Amino acid sequence: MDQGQTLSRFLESQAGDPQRAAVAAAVGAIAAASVEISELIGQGALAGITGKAHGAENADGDVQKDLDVKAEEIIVKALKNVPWAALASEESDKLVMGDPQAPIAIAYDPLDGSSNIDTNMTVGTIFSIIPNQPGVKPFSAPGSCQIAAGFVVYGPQTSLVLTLGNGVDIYTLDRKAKEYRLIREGVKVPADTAEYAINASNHRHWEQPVRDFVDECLAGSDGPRAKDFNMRWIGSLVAEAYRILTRGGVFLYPADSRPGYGEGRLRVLYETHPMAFVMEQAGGAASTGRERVLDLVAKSTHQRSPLIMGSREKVARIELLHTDPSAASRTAPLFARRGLFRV
Ligand code: AFP
Repeated sequence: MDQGQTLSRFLESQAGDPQRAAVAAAVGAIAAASVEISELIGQGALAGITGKAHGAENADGDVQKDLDVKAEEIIVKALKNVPWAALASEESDKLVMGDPQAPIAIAYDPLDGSSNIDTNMTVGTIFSIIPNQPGVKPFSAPGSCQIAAGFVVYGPQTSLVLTLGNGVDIYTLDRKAKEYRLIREGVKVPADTAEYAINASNHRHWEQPVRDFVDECLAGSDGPRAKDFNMRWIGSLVAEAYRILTRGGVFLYPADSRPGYGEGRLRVLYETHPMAFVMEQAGGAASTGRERVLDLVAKSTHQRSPLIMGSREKVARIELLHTDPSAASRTAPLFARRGLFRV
């Protein structure tokens, strides 16, 4: 594909069989909806978007913000003419059933990071597209069955990250033309950078392997990793994922001991599955700490899972700490702070 190629032209080239045509139509519809959502976010209070609570709660108990509801309406309207068998949305308690003979089903988070709206921070839309088999319950397959996934980042630029299973491409919205244009093709997660993202205020609630990983990073060049690390936490999954696609690193939203966080905070169908598909397609990795996220099967529409994603080497280190606690530097006195040896 040539730089600057439009997303709509790329999607036209992907039509092929009925399932690929349905995928192209769904991605095109979500992209069109995101242009309208981006406009609303850019206008903020001038368009009546305040990030204030809408009063209701979604299925997972999150207070719905005004833009959550508006984004949901825009996306549902945009998908009207797309042949889907079922929709799973963060903003809808139950699955919305469509044409059981349709070739695809779609899971999406219309507005991820909505607690950032009133602070003018980056938010996003996340989507996952799976094949539909008439007679088989939608969304009952592992994440590895996805045929497309991606997310829109409403940041300084509005950019759309997309994988159809053959690598990851990034498009940026040309606001004048209201078209997405290709800016990066075949994106690869940089193999090893010294950056990690986690909400450190939950340290006392984490399992030991997560504490071990973060403590190794905090020990920096004085510790067993023998190098200094940098930390980020934006509170917006799409922004963290976009940064990792740009400069590597690792993001962790692990399970923790708080009530309701036994499987972390992020939802499988429309957050951890699509993010895992994108990361693996970009040469990165995505794990719960104990298993590959793409091997997970969601037991319910809003089931959660831990998410540890990013540079393959970092995810592997965290998985090792989960499977072999003796790998932790704290268990090896010689590698303790001011130890005699360093790795
Ligand atoms: P909201 O959509 O409620 O703002 O949640 C955003 C999110 O699901 C994800 O985008 C962030 O990475 C994560 O929550 C932040 O969670 P904490 O507020 O617990 O740090």
